[in-house]
Amino acid sequence: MKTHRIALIPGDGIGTDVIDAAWSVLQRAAGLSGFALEGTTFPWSCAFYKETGRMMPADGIEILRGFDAILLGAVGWPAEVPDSVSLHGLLLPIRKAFVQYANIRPHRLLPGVEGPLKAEGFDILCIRENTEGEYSGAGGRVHQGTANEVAVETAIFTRAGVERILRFGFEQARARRGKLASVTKSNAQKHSMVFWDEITALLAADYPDVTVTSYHVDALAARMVMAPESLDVIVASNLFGDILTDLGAAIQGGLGFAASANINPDRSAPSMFEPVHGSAPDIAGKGIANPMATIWSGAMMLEHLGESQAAARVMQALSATTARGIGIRPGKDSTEAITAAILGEVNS
Ligand code: GGG
Repeated sequence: MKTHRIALIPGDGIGTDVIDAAWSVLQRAAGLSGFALEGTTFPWSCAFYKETGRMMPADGIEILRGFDAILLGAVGWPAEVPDSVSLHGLLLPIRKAFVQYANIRPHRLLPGVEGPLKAEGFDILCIRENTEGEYSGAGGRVHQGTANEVAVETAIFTRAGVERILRFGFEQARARRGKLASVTKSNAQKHSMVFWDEITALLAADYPDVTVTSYHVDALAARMVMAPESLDVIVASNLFGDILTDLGAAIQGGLGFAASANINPDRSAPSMFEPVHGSAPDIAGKGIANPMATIWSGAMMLEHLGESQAAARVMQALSATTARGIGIRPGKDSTEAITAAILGEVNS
């Protein structure tokens, strides 16, 4: 039987709950579609950091390289470890080391889910640059703790990095409704963002079938609220994409529904799948985390692994569950009840 080897990193807080839930649904879908998922769990997290001084072992990246994909829950426990340490110790190094330069985040309403907007018929695919830009980690601090303290954080945009994410965006738009929104703030940031706009204009010549519009990030944020149905594919830098996709999560009913895929498009290393949400310390341990974002991310993983039938089965089960009113209001249904309902739909 065909077997896909998956590295499971539950991480912190609600990460364990949502990974357990997603794994049971994915296993069931795999069994019904005639292939196997073999999971290996890694305890890399803030608790691991407290024990070892590292978010993952020194050879963590080499360990993960041997897997077909990675399914990650949530990272961060700010009461114990600063978020900047946990993020730069686990999530960001994996994205960079495995050249997962395209972070894909779909925003649409599942049946029965009521978002905060009047508009219901939107279907947005946000593509966030995932390996450089504002999250490059370049910078430093001097004169710490004095009145003369200076902190510098340099955003790094390379021609290769900007070109490949924009090309990825154009390709996605071509395969969907043919509209690409390229996002910058080039009126205020006159080097990197003008560079991004120039590369967008250059590439547009290769995609005459795609209508590309350059937006400033503030205007695009307003458009996502006022006219989300007018948008198809959005491509944005690491920081802007991070912010816009939390807005995307809000308009699709909340972070409980927001899925994401960190894709290495040339498949030279594993891709990683994770919900957009974090570890949610406020609800951790209460058994009320919505596992749908992780299950949706798992469906994206199956699609990436070439298991389209199983991916469709999972998405159908998710939609049938929300259509029955289960899991659509934060905190109302337990993680266990939502998972049981989805498992029932996978079987049907
Ligand atoms: N689901 C992964 C997670 O815990 N994300 C929290 C977070 O802060 N992520 C920042 C990022 O996606 O760059």
